[in-house]
Amino acid sequence: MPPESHVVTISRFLVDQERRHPEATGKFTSLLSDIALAAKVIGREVNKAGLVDILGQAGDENVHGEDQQKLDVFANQVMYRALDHTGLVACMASEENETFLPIPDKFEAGDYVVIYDPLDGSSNIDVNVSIGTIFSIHRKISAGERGTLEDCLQPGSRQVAAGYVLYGSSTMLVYTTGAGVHGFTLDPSIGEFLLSHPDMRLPEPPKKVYSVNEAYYARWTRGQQRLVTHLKTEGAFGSRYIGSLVADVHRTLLQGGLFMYPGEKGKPDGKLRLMYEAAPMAMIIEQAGGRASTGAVDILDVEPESLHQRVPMYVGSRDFVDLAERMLAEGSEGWRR
Ligand code: P6P
Repeated sequence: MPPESHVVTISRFLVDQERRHPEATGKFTSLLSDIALAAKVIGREVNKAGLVDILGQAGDENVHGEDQQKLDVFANQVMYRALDHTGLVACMASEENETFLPIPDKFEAGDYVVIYDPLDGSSNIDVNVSIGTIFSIHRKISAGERGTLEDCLQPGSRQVAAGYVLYGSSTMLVYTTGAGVHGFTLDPSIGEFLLSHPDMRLPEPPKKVYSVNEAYYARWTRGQQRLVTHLKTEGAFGSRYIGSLVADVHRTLLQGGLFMYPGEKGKPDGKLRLMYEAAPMAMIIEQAGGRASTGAVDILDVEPESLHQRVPMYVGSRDFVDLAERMLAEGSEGWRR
């Protein structure tokens, strides 16, 4: 180990960060530690997913003889149960649940609201493509003691924290509280997330890579078609598209570039969800020096109208997002709300 490096666990890092805020109560530190625990439990099952067939599970049973749950259902339960009893959370919301999730009456409610996609891209599990958990944290704003839907429908600009867990060649947890973006890599031999990427920033100059599913070209607006054609011709951009949001955004965070999930004719809002995909990723990318736009306005400024509303995403290096907005505007068919 080089002399200047230190082994810093996420718990140690959180406590050190807390010390910089005299008003901190330690509750937020506990909340992020609980999310990190959930990530370890989910990662353990995700990494075993490929073994189910090899181990010849009978019917729908897993290695423990339990009913084999779909991994995203399992991840959803792990996230909720990691937080519901802590007294830190007023309510939650999940991609997997139609309505917001109150805290059981038997538990004390707290000040935070956690909104999450427990396992984004789970359709990629069968082909062993990296998938992820995405979380967004707000403060409760409603008057009552326990959280309500109102507490969940806050704009991304009011997030107190955002992060994701990437279950890939290694399991990484990346988060921001508005003071930079920090990445931790799980050392499975000791079960600890270790600080591996302090103060992550999109690189300058950025890698000229665009990331979009070009199969939808015919459904795009003229502005979107012109943008991608420009990038791959005069722009001389390369192309990378994994089809797993956390993996595509993580690569963009590390290398720079432009990730796009555009709207299309008849579906101007695209596919990705504002509350637990676009907004948390937008906070992370902007905290790392990039930009996050709907193609017309900053994602963090979008006022939510419903829990599962969709929004187009153009996130990555500032100049590339600026270019996208300009070309979409020229097409005058950019996203409008
Ligand atoms: P498409 C995965 O299913 C997901 O929800 C995101 O993780 C990913 O960015 C997107 O959908 C991929 O969608 O239409 O390109 O397959």
